[in-house]
Amino acid sequence: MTDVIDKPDTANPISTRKHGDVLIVLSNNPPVNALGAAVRQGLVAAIEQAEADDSVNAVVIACEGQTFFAGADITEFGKPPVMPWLPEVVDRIEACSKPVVAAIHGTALGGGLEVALGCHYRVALPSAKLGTPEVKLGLLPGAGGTQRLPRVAGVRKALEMCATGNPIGAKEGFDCGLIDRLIEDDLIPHAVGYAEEVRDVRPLPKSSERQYKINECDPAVFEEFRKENARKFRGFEAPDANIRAVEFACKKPYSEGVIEERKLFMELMSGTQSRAQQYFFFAERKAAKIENLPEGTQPRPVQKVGVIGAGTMGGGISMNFLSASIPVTIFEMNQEALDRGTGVMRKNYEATAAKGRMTPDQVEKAMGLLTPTLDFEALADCDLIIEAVFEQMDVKKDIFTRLDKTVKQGAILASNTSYLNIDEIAAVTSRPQDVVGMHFFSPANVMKLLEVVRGAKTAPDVLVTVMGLSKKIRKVAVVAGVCHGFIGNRMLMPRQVEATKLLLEGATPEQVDRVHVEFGMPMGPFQMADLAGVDIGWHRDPNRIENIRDALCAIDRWGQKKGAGFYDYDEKRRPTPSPVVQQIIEDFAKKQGVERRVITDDEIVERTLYTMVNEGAKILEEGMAQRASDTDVVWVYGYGWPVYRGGPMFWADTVGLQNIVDGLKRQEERMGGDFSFSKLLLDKAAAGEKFTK
Ligand code: 3H9
Repeated sequence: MTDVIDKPDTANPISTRKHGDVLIVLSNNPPVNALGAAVRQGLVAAIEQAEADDSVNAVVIACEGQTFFAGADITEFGKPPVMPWLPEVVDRIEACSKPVVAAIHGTALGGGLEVALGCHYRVALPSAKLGTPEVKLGLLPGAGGTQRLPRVAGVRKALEMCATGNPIGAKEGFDCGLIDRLIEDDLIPHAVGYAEEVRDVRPLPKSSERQYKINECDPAVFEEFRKENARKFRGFEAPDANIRAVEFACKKPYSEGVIEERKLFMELMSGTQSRAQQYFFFAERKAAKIENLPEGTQPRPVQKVGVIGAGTMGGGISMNFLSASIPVTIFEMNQEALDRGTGVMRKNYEATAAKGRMTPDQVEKAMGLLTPTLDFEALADCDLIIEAVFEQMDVKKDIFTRLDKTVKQGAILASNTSYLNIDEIAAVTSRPQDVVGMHFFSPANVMKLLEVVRGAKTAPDVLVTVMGLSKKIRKVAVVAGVCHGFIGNRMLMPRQVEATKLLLEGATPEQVDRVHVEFGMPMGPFQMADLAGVDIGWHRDPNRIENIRDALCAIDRWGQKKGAGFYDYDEKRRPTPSPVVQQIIEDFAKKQGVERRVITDDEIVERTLYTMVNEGAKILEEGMAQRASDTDVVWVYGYGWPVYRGGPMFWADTVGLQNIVDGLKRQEERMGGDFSFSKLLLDKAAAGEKFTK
């Protein structure tokens, strides 16, 4: 293709070149072609150029680099607006008197998809993804997307895309009418060819003017959709605003629908939830950045992974690597355990395939990369070995001693411990620089969080390797220092301690759990204990009863798996309050001389959530987390803290740190010796500062 380049201006992210009578408008705004002010201005100028040039009969809008426009530039949010606004840009494209074709590769997301919807035609590579993820930022598509998308893709599809934020593939986009043609390769030349084919078609198809998919919409679809997703959307403001905006598209003319969309967009934009969710978007990306590393630290190659232990954790950990096409050798002590573990892995994969999220071939491919073994020596040539056995220091030390003797030099030796001291484990080897913690969360093949524990001697390239690898296996990794429970479990501890004391003082498990669920957590501390197993960490002596947990375990109330724990469970695992547990709590209170009283919900918040913030502050002041936002990432991805509250530290900032301190002071006496103030929290509160930016 020989093109005439009109405007090779590198300072401007938008350049144009002509191929015959087609004007190719190219964006080059790395890393993701976000629609910042210069891009918006460039796009409008390019359309004006096409209008003014009689030799131009059609336009193709495309992007260089890894992706089509991935949306509005989020870094501009909250700053004074720079014209033109994205809605005006999209309108200008649609109003062009010459056909405009969007050529999509990578991801057309948010404002990027809205630009594509402003174009008269859309062609895409089959690998492209299309989506409106604004809801994940607590927003809605605010450049006409909620009005154009249902007109083009259909109401149900638009509802799903806008309210869940999940992207669809180009093929699905083609099937629903969002994409006009799939292009196998050489996107831009083929898009130009397509533009040449349609250059004389009039009237131009404008998304805002399409009506039939709206007209045929069943009005009941909105309520049905709300009901279907009520659980998923609980607590969030943005999904319902998205649904309402799409509803406007069906009930009002386009010109009124966009006004309603704008109103809803501005409401969301000024709310705390969208601030929290935008904060979290950047927090997640910041977590990947490691501080104090020598410049140019290169990762070690990891082509083969070893996993020790084929239990629930070992199996789940292995699946992460297999799914990323990295071969795994899994070691167990006996054949039965090995077979059981690999059997569970296969079953999990097959269940995923049954849901249509994997093909049978992919299942076989993943399992084909697995080498089960009873021979410890088989781990010798692995580049990374992750130990996932009992949480017992002696056992771990024994394994690391063996690893040190067995595996090749340069291999990374990782422990999946959730509490134990990595430095102590590393000290039994002759290569502590190669030892690191990789704390996966259960179920390890599902949960996104990975705490990477940096020991005192962990080498920088080990850290870089593990952080890089975590992205490959689709985890969000956070660096933690060596302390009991690292970031997540350490912050969990004061919550558990206070929640249990509150039971003795007069609260019920139902009340404590309700307060947490109403706050937005998926479950409260006692529901969580029942799910995980009340017996975890129990001393196994039914005659030694020192606390409520011992008492429950002694009578076989080990949680959901036994049909009884803090709650009674029916055969469908539905919980009901237990009079037996209530009696145990009251007996304990009497024995310990605790006077029972009415506990308010506010007290529960102060003693279980404010204490977590205090512990988070201690973690920060001790340097066990790199930044406050990392602790937020841990809590959102590891424990289901509602992302619309940003994480414990962001939430504390919204409450006001002085209010947190005041609340803790109110409770200080009741919390007794279990509690001490974080100096950082006190200092920041006194200075009127925040944890997060
Ligand atoms: C919107 O469009 C509103 C409109 O409807 C209405 C307006 C009126 N802006 O994720 P990565 C940065 S709302 C600014 O690691 P990947 C990101 O911070 C927007 N920056 O790459 C990171 O920076 P750094 C709707 C952005 O390959 C770097 O790019 N769109 C934006 O794993 C690389 O990002 C979205 O919500 C942005 N929009 O994934 C899409 N996006 O290197 C958001 C990314 O300094 N983006 N950055 O850490 C994504 O989902 C992913 O970035 C994407 C690439 C899938 C595109």
